[in-house]
Amino acid sequence: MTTVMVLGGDGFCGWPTSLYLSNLGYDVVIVDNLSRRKIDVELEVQSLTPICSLSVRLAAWEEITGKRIRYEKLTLGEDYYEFAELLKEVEPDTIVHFAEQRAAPYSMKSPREKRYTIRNNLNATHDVLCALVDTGVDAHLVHLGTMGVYGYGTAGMKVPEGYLPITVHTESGPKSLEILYPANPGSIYHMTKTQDQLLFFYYNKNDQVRITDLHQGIVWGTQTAETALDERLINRFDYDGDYGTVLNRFLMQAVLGYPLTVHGTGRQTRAFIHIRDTVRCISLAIANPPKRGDRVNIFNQTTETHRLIDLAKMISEMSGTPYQLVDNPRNEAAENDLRVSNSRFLDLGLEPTRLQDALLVEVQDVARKYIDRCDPAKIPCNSVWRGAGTMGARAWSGAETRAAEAIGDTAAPRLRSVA
Ligand code: USQ
Repeated sequence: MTTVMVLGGDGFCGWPTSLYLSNLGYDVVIVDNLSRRKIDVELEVQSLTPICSLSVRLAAWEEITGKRIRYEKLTLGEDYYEFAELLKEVEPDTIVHFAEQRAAPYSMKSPREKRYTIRNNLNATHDVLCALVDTGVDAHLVHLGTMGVYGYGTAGMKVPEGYLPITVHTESGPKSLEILYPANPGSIYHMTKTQDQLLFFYYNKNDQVRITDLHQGIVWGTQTAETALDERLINRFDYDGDYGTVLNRFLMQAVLGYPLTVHGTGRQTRAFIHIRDTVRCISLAIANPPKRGDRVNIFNQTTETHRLIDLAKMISEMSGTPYQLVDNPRNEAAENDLRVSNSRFLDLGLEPTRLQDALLVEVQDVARKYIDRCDPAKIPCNSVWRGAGTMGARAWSGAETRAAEAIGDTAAPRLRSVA
């Protein structure tokens, strides 16, 4: 049986992917440290949908399908030797890597979250690559990246799938090359994904690690065929100002009658994909691995682009809930055009879930059903990209000082005296 290790298999994309792959007949091993659940506790918020503990989820899956998914609790980027041992024991054919802090607003909250996001994401990615080389396990690494590595504007052409063809002028005449599309991150979180690209480039060049990097758009929707089988398998739905992504937030706000929170002008254009298509894309990437020696394989994992204001108007008309233009907490272009090449997945057979077809289902089956679990106080996005320095915004706490000292951060006492 083909074995797939899913790093971050308890999260919003990781959980439905694990079930989808298990259902397809893959032997799935989840590695997760449950950090996403801990962040819920820290932010005093919960998924709109009532998600069960991972052990209940896994027992329910086995009870319903007869398929067993193994789970190992490890922190990628910290528990290096345990992870390398596990890799040697399991010898997966594929590793799917979701084990990163994925919210841009959370990554911009304060130095604490910025530093956590950098530490967690970069060390996790590097440890996986390093362990693959260290153990000699020849697994294909499939990584969930983001459309945000490109920024969201172009010189007018479609954003290519990872590589930009360019012409340089040499002494012997023009020469054609393909280079990684220039990185243009808009948050600390997005920056970690651009750094991941360089780690992939290096390990692919130096050690011939086989890698696929998926540049995914904003995911919307909640359920896949597998997570909908039983309420104990339900996927998470984030609506809060840090983790809720824009379309799911609008859908939930529409049901609540809370004016839809459009940031700035709303003329920002973004790329979208339904969670059902995410899991299909991952399985297509697994089934089509690069050969040893091939360069990093890059797909744009997205199916539609929309202006936020158009989405807000569409949902507003559908629901009768008005939209509001709120001050944009982010530092992003007030408007942009975005056209994206995504033919690689379409050529492999992806049939996209269209927004028009699935929006109402999402409202009926998820948002309306669980709206009583929503805490409206958690809706506003309080994470600001610019403005008062953190030291001006809040005092350097004793707990942070102790945490900083524990990791040998010598700047901490100086900062404390400024406060
Ligand atoms: N926005 C609003 N109103 C809201 C929330 C967001 O107008 O209530 C706006 C934002 O200002 C931004 C856009 O909607 O212009 C997208 O924000 P988002 O929170 O939906 O998405 P983002 O922060 O870009 O991050 C999400 C995922 C991330 C993934 C990324 C794909 O959290 O993991 O990598 O989407 S992409 O955006 O294509 O880079």
